[in-house]
Amino acid sequence: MTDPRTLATRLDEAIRTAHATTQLTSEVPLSLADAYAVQRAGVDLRSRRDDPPVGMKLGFTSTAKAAQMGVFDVIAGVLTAGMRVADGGTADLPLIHPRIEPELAFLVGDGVHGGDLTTAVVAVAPAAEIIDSRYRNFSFTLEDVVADNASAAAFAIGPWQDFTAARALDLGNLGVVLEVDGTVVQAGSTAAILGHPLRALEVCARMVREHGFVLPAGSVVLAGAATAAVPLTAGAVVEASVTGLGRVTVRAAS
Ligand code: OOG
Ligand code: MG
Repeated sequence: MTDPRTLATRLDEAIRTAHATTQLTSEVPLSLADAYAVQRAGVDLRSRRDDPPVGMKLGFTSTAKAAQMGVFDVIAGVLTAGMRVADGGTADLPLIHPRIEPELAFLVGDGVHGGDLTTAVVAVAPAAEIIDSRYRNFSFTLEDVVADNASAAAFAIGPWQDFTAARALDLGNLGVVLEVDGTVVQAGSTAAILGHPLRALEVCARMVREHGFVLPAGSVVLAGAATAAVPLTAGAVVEASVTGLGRVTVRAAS
């Protein structure tokens, strides 16, 4: 295949210039393993400019998202330090064609050995993810979106809740609401995430084994959107809330 670094550099250029590029697979064949190699090369580029990994994200863990994008396999990407926006903070624009979606975040403590990640999780929080495909028309194949780091662009996390206490809430069926400028634009349930969001942790453990993801203590895991994503327009104030867990707010720069 083409050197993964060459393809990663093209996607990185799209990020830095906020200009969409054509799908890689329209020009070169990519296996899923090749696509994860391109993703890793892209994460390396970010690390080399002081933007190191801080966790991982899953994509297409809900049928709402899979149906919206026409991709029906769960994928993973890497979250980096520069993607984090403080709760109540402002997300840097311009992005190419950003969208926002409500998520659940887990905080990993010590002791992940590729096995049962659930035992290593110490906290859970409502989260909002901003995705921004580097491909024209936000359209891609499974391999393209994996190479493009699962469209990861930015994320914000609400107040962390102790994981043991939060489990008393039944994380498997909590209401999830996304509001833009005070209007509800999406509503769903944490059940949309693989039937139960704790299954996302099982998928992460598999991604660690199969694709070399790492989750040192302190890592954040985004379990995947509970609803479809909505366009993020300049100046919007977005709130994602999860019943019993609280809310997180992000503003889009105007
Ligand atoms: C890919 C990322 C999907 C999710 O939560 O399902 C994702 C995309 O939709 O562009 O982050
Ligand atoms: Mg997401």
